[in-house]
Amino acid sequence: MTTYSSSLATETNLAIQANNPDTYVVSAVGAVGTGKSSLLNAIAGSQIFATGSSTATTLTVQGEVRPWAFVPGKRYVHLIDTPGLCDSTSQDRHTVAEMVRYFKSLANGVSAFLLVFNINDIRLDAYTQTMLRLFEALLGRHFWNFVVIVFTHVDEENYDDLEEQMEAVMDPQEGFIAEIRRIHNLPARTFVPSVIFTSTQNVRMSSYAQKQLKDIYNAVVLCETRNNQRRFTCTWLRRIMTIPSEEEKSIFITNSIKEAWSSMTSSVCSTQ
Ligand SMILES: Nc1nc2c(ncn2[C@@H]2O[C@H](COP(=O)(O)OP(=O)(O)OP(=O)(O)O)[C@@H](O)[C@H]2O)c(=O)[nH]1
Ligand SMILES: [Mg+2]
Repeated sequence: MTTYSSSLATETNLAIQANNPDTYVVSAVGAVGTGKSSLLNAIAGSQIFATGSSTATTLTVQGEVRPWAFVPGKRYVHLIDTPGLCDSTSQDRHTVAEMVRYFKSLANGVSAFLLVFNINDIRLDAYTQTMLRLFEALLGRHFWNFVVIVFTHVDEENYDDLEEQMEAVMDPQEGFIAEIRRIHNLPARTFVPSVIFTSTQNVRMSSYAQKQLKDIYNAVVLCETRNNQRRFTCTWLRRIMTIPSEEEKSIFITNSIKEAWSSMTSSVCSTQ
């Protein structure tokens, strides 16, 4: 098991690593309660973000820089945890404010979006579909190249079900990945995301979970490798960076979200 000396995690060092272009930037997104915070804690090998079985544990976007645990080398990772970013029925002020915080935190680029699902509930719910549509409208279709799909709750005692579950996800015609392609109009040749099945629990004791966490690391590295070793960025994120004041940034992002949201809802209406 990899251990890190506490000097690697001093506040000064972590602040330096936050601005290091070699630091990976990884954001966990997905429906409420799928295991986003638990997954980021597993990647860091420590309990950073609050987790819980009650609904909506994470209420606000949070970012933390840590050494990436369970992988060789001393790479750092900026972990961005998210609450429910996108309600399928409304765009209330709190939701928009959180999205503004979220997109501000991505302004320096993103190595990968971890799209998190619970293996016991394999479906592309309305919430996640809306969120992905909004991301595509704001970030452009290139963002799909940086999506890594992670299934949590693949615990050791449930391995007997794993083969069947993997088939439900990976089947080329009927599987979950094929469904994402269909719903979001993604060509089979171009949308080939890494798919990871993992448990976020007891990772210090489980060599299986540690292997899956290494696979997540490799999947994140692959996203950057396919992009000439660079994080994802786009014209819209670059534009945010050029805006001098925080307040103006917030107004710009809010307006973009509202515009994207209304073009999405009008296109949904026109297809009905
Ligand atoms: N058994 C098991 N439980 C898990 C796993 N991952 C997450 N959980 C549990 O699922 C519940 C929700 O996990 P969280 O990490 O809080 O989920 P979240 O997506 O961050 O939830 P919100 O912040 O509310 O959106 C917690 O009780 C976790 O302990 C897993 O791999 N196996
Ligand atoms: Mg959470």
